[in-house]
Amino acid sequence: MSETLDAATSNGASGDLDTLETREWLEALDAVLAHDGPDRARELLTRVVERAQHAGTGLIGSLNTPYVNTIPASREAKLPGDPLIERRLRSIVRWNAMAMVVRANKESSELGGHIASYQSLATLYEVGFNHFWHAPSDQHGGDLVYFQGHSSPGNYARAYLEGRLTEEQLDAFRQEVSKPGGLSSYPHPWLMPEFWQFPTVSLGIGPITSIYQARFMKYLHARGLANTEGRKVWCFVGDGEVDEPETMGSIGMAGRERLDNLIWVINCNLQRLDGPVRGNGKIIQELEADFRGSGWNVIKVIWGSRWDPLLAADHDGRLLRVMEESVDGEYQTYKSRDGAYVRQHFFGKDPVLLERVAHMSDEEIWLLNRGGHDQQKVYAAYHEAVRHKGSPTVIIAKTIKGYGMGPAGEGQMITHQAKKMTEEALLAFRDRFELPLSDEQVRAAEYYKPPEDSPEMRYLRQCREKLGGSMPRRRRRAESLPLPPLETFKGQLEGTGERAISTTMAFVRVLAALLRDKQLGPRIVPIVPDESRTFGMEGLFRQIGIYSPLGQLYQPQDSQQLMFYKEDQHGQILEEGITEAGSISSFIAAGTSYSTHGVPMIPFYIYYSMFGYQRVGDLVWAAADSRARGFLLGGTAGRTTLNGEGLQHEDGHSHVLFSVVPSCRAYDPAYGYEVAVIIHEGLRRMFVEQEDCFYYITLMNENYRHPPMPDGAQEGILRGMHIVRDAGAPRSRKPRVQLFGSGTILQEALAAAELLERDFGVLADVWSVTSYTELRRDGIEVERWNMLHPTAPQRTPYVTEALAPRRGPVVAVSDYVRTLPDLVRPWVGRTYRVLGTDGFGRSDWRWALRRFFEVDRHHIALAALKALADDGEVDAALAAQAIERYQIDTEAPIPTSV
Ligand SMILES: Cc1ncc(C[n+]2csc(CCOP(=O)(O)OP(=O)(O)O)c2C)c(N)n1
Ligand SMILES: [Mg+2]
Repeated sequence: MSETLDAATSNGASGDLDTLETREWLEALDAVLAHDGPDRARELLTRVVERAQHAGTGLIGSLNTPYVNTIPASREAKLPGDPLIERRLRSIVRWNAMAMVVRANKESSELGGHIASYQSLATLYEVGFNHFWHAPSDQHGGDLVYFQGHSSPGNYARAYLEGRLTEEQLDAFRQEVSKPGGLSSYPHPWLMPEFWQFPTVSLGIGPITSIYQARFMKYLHARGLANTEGRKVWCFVGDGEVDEPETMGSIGMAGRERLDNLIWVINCNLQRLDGPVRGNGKIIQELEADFRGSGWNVIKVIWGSRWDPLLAADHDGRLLRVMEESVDGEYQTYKSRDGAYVRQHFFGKDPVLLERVAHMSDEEIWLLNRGGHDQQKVYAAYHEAVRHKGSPTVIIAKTIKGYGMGPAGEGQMITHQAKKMTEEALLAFRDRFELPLSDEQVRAAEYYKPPEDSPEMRYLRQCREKLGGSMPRRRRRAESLPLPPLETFKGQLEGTGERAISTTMAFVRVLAALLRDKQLGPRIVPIVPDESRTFGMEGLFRQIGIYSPLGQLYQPQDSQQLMFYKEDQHGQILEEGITEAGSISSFIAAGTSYSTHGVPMIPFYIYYSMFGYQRVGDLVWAAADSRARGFLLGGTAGRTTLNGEGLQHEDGHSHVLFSVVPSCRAYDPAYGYEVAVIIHEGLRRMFVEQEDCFYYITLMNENYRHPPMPDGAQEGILRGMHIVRDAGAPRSRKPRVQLFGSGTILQEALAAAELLERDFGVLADVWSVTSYTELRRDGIEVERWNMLHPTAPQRTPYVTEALAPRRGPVVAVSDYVRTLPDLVRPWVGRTYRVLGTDGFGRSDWRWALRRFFEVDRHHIALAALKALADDGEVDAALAAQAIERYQIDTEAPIPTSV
């Protein structure tokens, strides 16, 4: 029997009733291991544990394995190629990445930048670049790598060696505006559109979007739209970043969907910005259990090769015990000191261990390396990860933050933000990584690139040539899709006659028409977070199926019905369950498919508008940053229209939130024909013209009749406003007002127009304002152009132009906060009164809510009369009459305060 087992036996001796029996069991296991190997041992133990648990022992075992590498040294795939050249290359990339930041900060510390994170990642990246990551080529569709945002200097430094970037560009790091070709601080597809694919720097965004990317690739494959087999999604995650709910929130889905095309590498440098990630615990062990519990293949890469002999000699498990007992806070401190400190404080925890390392010098102890800095260990892990089938893989690698920075940062609390290196630290860095630079070159932090025909450069080129060329690389365009004629949506253009429907229903019909289109139909990706029935879309379940890699392993309860719940391996709907963050990640994957896969796809993600931007705003920005194209549909929108749901459901501000996203076109349509025209135009702009924008359209659940599209309305609908009620009588001298309404509240504006005419003899033209945000965009552009061309004939903003032929003050009424109609105030050019739903939502009848928020027909009429009175067009007494006639409570508290 081995010493290890002795130690284990005595470990458990505290409560061991029968040590002899224990010993026999362990010996039996020893024998199995020796004769039949570890697989057989695992099988036997699994059966034994099952039997015991069945008999009522309760939980046995844990999701953790010991604090050592998952792949034993004996089973490691060996790094092919030339390890020494790889080390030299990596050292050069390290140097240049560091030099970029140091040089920028010599100029001014205003520019910032990070050194320490990439220094901890370098080996993890370089092994990938040299051996694993395919660029898209004729042989391979290309791997997708989500690089850590704030380690971008590492990517730039490599691109420099590969000849993709010049020294001037490196010197223009973080000077994207003032220096042409300047390098963006973080990955950004707008700023470097042919380089960066994934905007990752907001922590948590990379991880969650990588999961849904991997899933989307399986979906594309299953639907026969692209061959994504053999392509991998790699995502680099910081150990501090795992605290973001977005990072860990969807790992269960990845396990459940068996995303074996997904590989995460968690860089456990044990530190985040302020301090240790888990000073009092062990992040690696914590993550191991989390991921294993979620069905991932876990590969821990903790110790480097220099530990192998010590671990091989650890028959009594004493080294392992100290490794297990030491917490991350200690591991960080060890690496900020020296070999003598490690000897005393780590090995010194056990006198026997001290003895065991007595023959080693302090220097040798210092050189005991961590797994994430050992190219051999990293290679072995990657090798296994890319071959693993049936589940996603996470590689949990232990590293040192600020590796190589010495006293300037290595393992130090302050390392994250260190942007400067003293001369001494620079010289030490050069010596440690054996860079052929003179002291003078070091002091100037000069870049270093070996001659093109040097063995290093040839090796670098060869490795990348084998893998299809340089990466990351971003595709800007894909084929354009054929646009169906507007008449495809004939039903919406013709109106509903006497039938009352909602704009949601109008949208579902538009979607159904698109799905029927032979060419566009297959490109449509309906995405829903468990709200299909809310939006009347359950008909699609049966018609196009819900994607599931498993198909349907059960007979659905409603299988007798026409529209049963159908899961299907080739299904088209992405039914995400209750995860808005996951759903918008799918939207991003589908909306960028034109770029990442060269296959344009058209996502329609429909959700409760209240649970959109305000729930996942940063992912909305990630969609914009990614140059995603597609449609976001904010369903059940409007604070008083979704009347029964109250406080947390009623959206009165999503349009304001979306107004700040540069690539978003937002619309608040009132009629089916508007929905059809907007979607048709969106398809044209995004999928024919290939404009990198996306559409946000709010939809309502209130039923009313939809008229046919008036002649010539199209341009106004798209630019943001068109007239829907013309009071006529252009020469009449009666007082006249212009009413703006949108969405369902347009109906109140129309009713107010009738009241004004009937009760007060006031003429009212009514406009459907489909987009205040588009009108504002136009106003800003025109104003800017006029400012820059002061002597040229001046242009007119669309709002001003549209209103010009019509008299009277304007009253705008919205189911959103007043800020929304206020967006166009500068260009209305006359008295402008705005009514909106500022305040907290609540439940009641729609009419009651509209009265409460003062956006009902009576308040609109009152606002119009008051505006006319202020303009001197009517007597103020008329407004007072309206208050009386419509029984308006003048002392009601303002809705924002109740
Ligand atoms: C959502 C978000 N919050 C905060 C930050 C600021 N920030 C950038 S890096 C960082 C620390 C990251 O630590 P870790 O994930 O461990 O990465 P490391 O640099 O150690 O590799 C912080 C707080 C951010 N980029 N995104
Ligand atoms: Mg970290």
